[in-house]
Amino acid sequence: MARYKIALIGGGQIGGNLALIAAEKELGDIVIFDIPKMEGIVKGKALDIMQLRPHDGYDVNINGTSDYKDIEGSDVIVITAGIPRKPGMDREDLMSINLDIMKDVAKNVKEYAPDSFVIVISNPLDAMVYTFYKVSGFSKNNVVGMAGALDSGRFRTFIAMETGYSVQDITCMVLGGHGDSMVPITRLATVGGVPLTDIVSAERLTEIEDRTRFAGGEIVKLLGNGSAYYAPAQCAMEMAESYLKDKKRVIPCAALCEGEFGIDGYFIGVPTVIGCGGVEKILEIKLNADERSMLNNTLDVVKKTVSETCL
Ligand code: A3D
Repeated sequence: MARYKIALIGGGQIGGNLALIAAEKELGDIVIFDIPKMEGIVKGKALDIMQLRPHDGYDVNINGTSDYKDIEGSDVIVITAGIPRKPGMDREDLMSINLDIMKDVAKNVKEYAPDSFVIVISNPLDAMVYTFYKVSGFSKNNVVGMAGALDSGRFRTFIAMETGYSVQDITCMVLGGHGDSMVPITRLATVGGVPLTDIVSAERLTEIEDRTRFAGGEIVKLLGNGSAYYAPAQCAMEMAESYLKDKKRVIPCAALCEGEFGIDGYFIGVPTVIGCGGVEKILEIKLNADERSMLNNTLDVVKKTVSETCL
């Protein structure tokens, strides 16, 4: 069987790490695409990762390009094209710049890789994934936004830091929009099956939920120039891997809801099953009154951001 082909649209901080992780997982041949003025940089990154192969032993090819023709026939596309947040900017501030970029990317992906599974990472995430979907005309199964995986991973990290228990045994999900209105479903979080609410005090849990909501901003502030890139890349590659290997992992992702959770016509973070059919299913859970009210609130935020795309 021929190798899969993975195209990364945007070869910046996340793009470079996506290439490295995809290569290390031996998911397929990799193309890193960026605008012409970045061509040297993506070619350099590609060559650098190629030269890591003898040490890690993975047999995939990595190329950098600024020619969309090179993404032709890709199985998976991961989009990070755009600008990241700078201190003082919220995700919505990025809207006007990244909207034009996403429209251009969507047209080209439609032309050169019409059957691909597309994972959007560019912010503001909920609006960018919606824009890609609308402009490309792709099926809803083939378009998904990476956010909930990262937000849930951040929540798990903070719980592990709090309890000292293995992060591997901590399960939880964070739903809703990718912004400060996200909804950690703490009630259902467990540590090795033991309810988290039996282990950590309600007061501390509230603080941890808040830290999770602002975790992206915490990193933006620390870095001083740009946003998180290691964990976002890993999360997107887990989603790509689940698609390519038909793993059917259940991952919180921004998927198009058509009635699920009472939401219609919006991409928002919900538990999704990712397999060879792309987003194969959204798993619904019964929310309590508080969670429902938080989900309604985050949906309002998503609707407002999406309305700014004027699509
Ligand atoms: P950065 O290192 O600036 O990389 C973005 C790349 O996009 C740059 O190399 C640009 O040259 C390139 N680019 C710009 N315009 C185009 C275009 N028209 N076509 C192709 N490439 C283009 O940013 P980054 O990698 O740190 O972040 C990328 C995006 O991800 C930003 O929008 C971030 O806000 C977003 N992000 C999202 C999350 C989520 O959890 C959703 C987390 C972290 C970052």
